[in-house]
Amino acid sequence: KGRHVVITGASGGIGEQIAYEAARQGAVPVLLARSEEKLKEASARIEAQTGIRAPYAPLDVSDREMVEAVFAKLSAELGAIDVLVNNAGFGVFRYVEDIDLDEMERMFAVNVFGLIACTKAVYPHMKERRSGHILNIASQAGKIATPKSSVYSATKHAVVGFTDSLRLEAGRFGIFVTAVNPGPVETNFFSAADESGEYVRNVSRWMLRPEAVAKRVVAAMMTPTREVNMPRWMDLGSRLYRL
Ligand code: NJP
Repeated sequence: KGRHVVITGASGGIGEQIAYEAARQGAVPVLLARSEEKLKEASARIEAQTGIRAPYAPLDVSDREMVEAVFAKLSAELGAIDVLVNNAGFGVFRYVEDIDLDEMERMFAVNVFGLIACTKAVYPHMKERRSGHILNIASQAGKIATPKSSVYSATKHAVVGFTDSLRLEAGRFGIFVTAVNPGPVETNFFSAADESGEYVRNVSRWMLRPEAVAKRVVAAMMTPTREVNMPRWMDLGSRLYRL
């Protein structure tokens, strides 16, 4: 109760639902994402539904200077960041021969390097206080292979690797580290990820609701767990697309 839970990518989708669910449990969610307009709307929705004021600030996690500045300001204003949820991320699903290398770099810049930069921005403070919890939204794509998701999947395998290694280091300082691995979730994610709509058609019946993911994430904040796994399909492999 009253804990400061900072969430990246909280202007919509899974991140907004995590913020809402955290507020419902009495925490103070702090919303970060690029679009100030969407953040303002999400914050107003949370406040109207829960009565809890949800501060927000614009942040592009791939902008290192901005990450440092925003987290320094938040630490000064809030006193302590108790929980960080590294949720900002996106995917573009393509066959390898169609991968655009700039798009590939952008996916790593946001999903991996942005997540590491945000982690480094809170870690020294958590270490000093000898408490804290970092939850990284990875994916089932960080555990199994599906076609057309090679780069996205590589970013999420990187997140899982970083998270597992960080957990071993952070335990010495009383900091919990959790990897969250959902299957496909019904959000705007697929408007960028799945141009053809084929993936969504194939997995629509296994799709999770972002509310369900958020509930599991917030439960993991209250009873720290190493991993939250929400697989919704057996390894469909190439059956996801007509290969
Ligand atoms: O996606 P979406 P999800 N800096 O598009 C923000 C993972 N995941 O909620 O910046 C800061 O609805 C963006 O806001 P804005 C997935 O990989 C998903 O599904 O204003 N923020 C928005 O708030 C990702 O890591 C599925 O445009 C940035 C949010 O991120 C996480 O879940 C399955 C940003 C994206 O909301 C949330 O995705 C799975 C940046 N550079 C894992 N770029 C799934 N949906 O199926 C974007 O296993 N954002």
